[in-house]
Amino acid sequence: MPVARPEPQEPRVIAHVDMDCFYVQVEQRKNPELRGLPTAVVQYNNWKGGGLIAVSYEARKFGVKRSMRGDEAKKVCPDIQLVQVPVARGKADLNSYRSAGSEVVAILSTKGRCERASIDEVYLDLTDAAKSMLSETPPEVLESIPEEALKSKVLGLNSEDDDREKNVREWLFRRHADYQDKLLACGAIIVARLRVKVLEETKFTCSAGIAHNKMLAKLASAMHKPAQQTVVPSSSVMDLLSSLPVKKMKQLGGKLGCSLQIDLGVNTIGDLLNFSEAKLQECYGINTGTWLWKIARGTSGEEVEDRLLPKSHGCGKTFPGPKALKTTASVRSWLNQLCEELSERIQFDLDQNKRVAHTLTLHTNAYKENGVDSQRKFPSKSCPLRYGTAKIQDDAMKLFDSALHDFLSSQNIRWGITSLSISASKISEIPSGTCSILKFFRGENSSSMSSDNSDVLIPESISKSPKNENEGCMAATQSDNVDQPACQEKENENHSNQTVQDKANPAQGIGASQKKLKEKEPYSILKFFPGSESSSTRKRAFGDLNQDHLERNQTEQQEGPSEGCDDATARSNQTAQQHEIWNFNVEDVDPSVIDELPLEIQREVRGWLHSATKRTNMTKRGSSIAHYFSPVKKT
Ligand code: DCP
Repeated sequence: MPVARPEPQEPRVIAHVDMDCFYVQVEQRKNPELRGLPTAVVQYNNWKGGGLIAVSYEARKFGVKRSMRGDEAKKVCPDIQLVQVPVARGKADLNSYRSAGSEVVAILSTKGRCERASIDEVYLDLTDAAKSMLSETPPEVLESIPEEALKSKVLGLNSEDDDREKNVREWLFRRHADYQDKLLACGAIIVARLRVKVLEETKFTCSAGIAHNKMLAKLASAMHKPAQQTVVPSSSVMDLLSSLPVKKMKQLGGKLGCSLQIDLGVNTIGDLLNFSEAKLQECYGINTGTWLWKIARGTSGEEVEDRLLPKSHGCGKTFPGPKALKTTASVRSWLNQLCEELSERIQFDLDQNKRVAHTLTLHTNAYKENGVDSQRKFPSKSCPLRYGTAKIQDDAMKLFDSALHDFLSSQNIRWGITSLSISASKISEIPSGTCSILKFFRGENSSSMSSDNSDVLIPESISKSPKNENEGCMAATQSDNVDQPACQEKENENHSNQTVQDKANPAQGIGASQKKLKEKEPYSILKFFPGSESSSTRKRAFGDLNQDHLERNQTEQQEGPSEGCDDATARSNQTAQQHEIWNFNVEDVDPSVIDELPLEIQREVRGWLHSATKRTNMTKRGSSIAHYFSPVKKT
């Protein structure tokens, strides 16, 4: 359910940029002969010419729509060029579209906070850029205004007559406009420049909406397509919303929108004005009620998030009609392929962006034969994500088995799977420096470590908690052509799934590792060591280690027994000697390496180094940090 966010006090300038018929443009760039021709991109399956997923504006003039099959499109537009989506592992391969989207994001993100909302759309917070422009080079002093800015559609401005461009120019230059409109005018110019740059550098056209909040910017970007931009001054907001069908509003396309229509007779956003905030809260709860009350007035406090990368990764495959999967073996085979792709993508994300996904979720659509219990849904299941293709495949299959068990509820009956989708979510960044320092722990590079030692590499406690997980699931599912949004029921499912995994893999399973990862202790470098689970262990380990290096040096220097040396310390020394990875003086520790560590760990290491240096100076002996990089001793 949508939730109202507090309104910022200052006016903002927000843009929503949406690529035009995106997959078609990507294919036209690959094959420029297609430019200007009616073109559509089709799903690879051959049933009735495949399903259209993107349609060029030339083809739309003939009535070609995304919902059509290729054969149908040919009937209404015989010259249409149908391009197959690239295929890998028996399913659509969207990599070329994803990286084309990233090219665009790289350009758009140069002017302000940028949120990648899906494979081909972006929100920008241009408030600061617009303010700077207004104070330094307001529109009226600019030598030239970009053509694209003059072609803007400004809502509420007479756009019918021949003087449209002149009117827009006047609107952009108005000296007596209020501050909010002046900022919007600057925003319009900034966006026009960005769109020109996108076209020059990527050959893609895009459309944009420029307004004071995300909701209005999103509505506006779709109003004049392709390759145009629409500006929403505050004075035009109520007009825009009064006749807007509720279903057109983001977050009202589903059940909530239906309820508004059926239960309250609200068909347009304007109709919402007939209800008090209290009434809306009574019907939909405090948060959603307030959100509805606010959107009816065109206000929305939702922030543009600083996020250039997707919030989740997902890949799916549908098996319509006779293609439904009916055996566990066939499900396993497809799941293996989907997991292989997912594993590659999260590994790439880890290597390139130092981001870690924490949750693996399986969504499935299924039916029981003879229509038995047809209302019962195949439950979605999640579990903590372990890196490495084989582990992901194993876990996905366990999720499937468990969900199938719930779905069948002891009925001995045939079933069919009509779609499978696997996603990796709850993605967070590894604090900078963690990857590089981890190299030293095992003498391996970060990517190979991450595949094999995910439980050690990715403790949850060192990762930033992810923001608002649910958004962005759409991006992953939509772009992968999976019917069911990846975010559905995820929260509810998490607990039960964990139990499933615990049962399925009790000793070294996900549940066990998750327990270890869920420690709520402050960051500690010892978390990287197997066996360093409790604060008492940690304390003892540090005490011992400090003793260890002294003891060891003393032993090495043959200066008699040291104080505080016990059996455990001796064993640890032995282990350290057996695993001699590092061995050098405290003074040799490069401070820049420590600077790379998370702050909490920096403090801990500096504390240790400080006392080690002190003791070293006292004893005038070399020191070793080898103990830190050898397996923690077993007491
Ligand atoms: N897409 C898809 N399956 C869908 C919807 C979209 O695979 N059901 C893909 C193809 C689109 C891309 O996502 O090119 C972006 O989707 P949009 O909804 O933004 O539509 P387009 O960019 O194709 O056209 P428009 O110019 O109307 O935005």
